[in-house]
Amino acid sequence: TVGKPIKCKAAVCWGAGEPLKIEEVEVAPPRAHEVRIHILWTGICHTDEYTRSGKDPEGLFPVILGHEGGGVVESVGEGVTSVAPGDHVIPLYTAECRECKFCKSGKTNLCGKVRATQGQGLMPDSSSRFTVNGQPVYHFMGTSTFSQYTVVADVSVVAVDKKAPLEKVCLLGCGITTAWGAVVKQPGIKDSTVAVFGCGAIGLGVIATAKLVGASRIIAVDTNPGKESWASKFGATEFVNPSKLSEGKRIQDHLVEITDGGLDFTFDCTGNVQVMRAALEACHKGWGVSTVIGVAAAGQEISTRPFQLVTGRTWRGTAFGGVKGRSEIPGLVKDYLEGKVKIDEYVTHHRALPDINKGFEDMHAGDCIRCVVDM
Ligand code: NAD
Ligand code: AHE
Ligand code: ZN
Repeated sequence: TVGKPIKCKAAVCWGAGEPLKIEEVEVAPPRAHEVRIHILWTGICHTDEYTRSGKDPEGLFPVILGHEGGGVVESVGEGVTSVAPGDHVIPLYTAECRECKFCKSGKTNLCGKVRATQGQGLMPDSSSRFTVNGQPVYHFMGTSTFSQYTVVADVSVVAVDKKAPLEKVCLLGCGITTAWGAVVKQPGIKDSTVAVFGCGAIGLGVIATAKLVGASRIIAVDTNPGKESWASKFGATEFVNPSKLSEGKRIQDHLVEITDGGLDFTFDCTGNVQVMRAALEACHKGWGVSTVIGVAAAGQEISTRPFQLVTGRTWRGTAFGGVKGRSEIPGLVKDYLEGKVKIDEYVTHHRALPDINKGFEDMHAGDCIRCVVDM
């Protein structure tokens, strides 16, 4: 049986820098190895704003953004065995096919199966399932959760326990999982010192997870003084505001001073390349490891004196926290249900789909950790 197209509402971004527009979109039925999902909730991540703004070198328009969603499987295409209609699911922007060179390596979560077409805003057969008045609209990150119905590859979706509220666990689609993985997959954080640059959802998640694994000292760094109480609520032991240091004092020099030579581990959760440099240079000589999580705009590059690396600091990065979504998200959902992983605490704002642009404004206001959109 061949499925029928569905007409529904979606937030479409027609061009770089433009606000999203609510449109009636037609969503084609899922083809072989594809899944059509009724999206009920979605978070707004800073990366959606990054692509909307035109800073993403991979950005394509018109597009349906969104990659932090939760929904229910409406129908599946031929050959889909991993999920079925009625399943509660989270779309995955980092697929997990378990067959490609990357998946089989055991060294990375960066599955190669659908990444090329995903970056072209298309499904694996190089076409789009979205049209507005007959005009094709691009997919985004293989997820496009700002649509009431979306189509994803079967390797890009995971079923989760129906006991978990989708309104909350949708946030495992990006921010919280990224932060969790960035810490738990980095050996040695127990009993070590950590500095976290940027206290948005990602930074707070890194702080919470560093506390969970037993870091001895967790220094939160943010230029927004309002983030101090947030950082402490999530487990930071100290807070430093770089803009309040005495004139000319660099944040990395201050941190090296107050930690007897630097941190064991630092994390950039800002996307600012100057901050990435500071995070690397705040690491302890001989062993400090700095992880880049933030996403920088097109044309931006990182730099430091190579001597920083020669003398034993390591610069690394992570996408989706190194997490394999299909294998690991069900466990994170269980941890949430058992109270081991926070999610509710990140949700500061709610919006309905027609007000989704206000959700983007919330993000800029500085007092928003995560806005969840009721689709
Ligand atoms: P956010 O905007 O909510 O948080 C960023 C925080 O950094 C804010 O609190 C801000 O005040 C602070 N900040 C800004 N400039 C600073 C500076 N110079 N020094 C210290 N703090 C500063 O964003 P978010 O949603 O938490 O995302 C953080 C970054 O992580 C973004 O770049 C996002 O695109 C990226 N991200 C990456 C991945 C990944 O897989 N690698 C996943 C999710 C998000
Ligand atoms: N398209 C951008 C890079 C964007 C980027 O780094 N995305 C992260 C996820 S951010 C989620 O909020 C990621 O997972 N990247 C790995 C990948 O395969 O995209 C650019 O600079 O081209
Ligand atoms: Zn994200």
